[in-house]
Amino acid sequence: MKRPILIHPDPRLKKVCAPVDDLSDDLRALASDMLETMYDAPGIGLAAPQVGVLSRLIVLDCANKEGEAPHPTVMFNPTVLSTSDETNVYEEGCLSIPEQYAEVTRPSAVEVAWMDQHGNSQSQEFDGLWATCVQHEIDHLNGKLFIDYLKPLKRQMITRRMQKLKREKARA
Ligand code: K1U
Ligand code: ZN
Repeated sequence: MKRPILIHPDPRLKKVCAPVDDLSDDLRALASDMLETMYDAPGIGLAAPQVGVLSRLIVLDCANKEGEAPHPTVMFNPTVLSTSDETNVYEEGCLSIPEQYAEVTRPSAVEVAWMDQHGNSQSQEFDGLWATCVQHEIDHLNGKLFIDYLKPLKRQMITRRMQKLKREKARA
């Protein structure tokens, strides 16, 4: 089932999310709904607070090269174990901040540990778009948006655009 995506500004997008203790059927269903919502958007990642659930759950699939098989990935309680000194600049977007893009500098590689949808512990090093995306999604779990990396004036400009978009949507 597709779920509506919250649009910035929304207080739920600024909250630190709670760890997941036990994997329930409800949480597995939420992960499945989030993947459906992400693919439909379309996007390459989605965090639970973006659908209004303040739990530490993200989904991602950055296998977007032509001919590459899909690689849906579900992470409960993702934790960054280490980051590279080398950084990378990527023009990021966000499904909660539609049609706004800006360059963000992040470590170019990260090692992440998480629990998968079967309850198994996993860890892996990510680079390229996967590294950018997993850091963007973990930021969501800590109430941080990519615009928080921008200069205040640019951030305000984007926030005002989103307020206008929300007013227009409410009137329609
Ligand atoms: O968290 C989100 O809002 C999803 C976001 C993830 C992301 C994008 C770019 C850099 C870091 C993280 C998106 O998926 S925005 C949409 C997008 O980037 C995209 C959509 C279709 C094809 C390819 C990319
Ligand atoms: Zn986002």
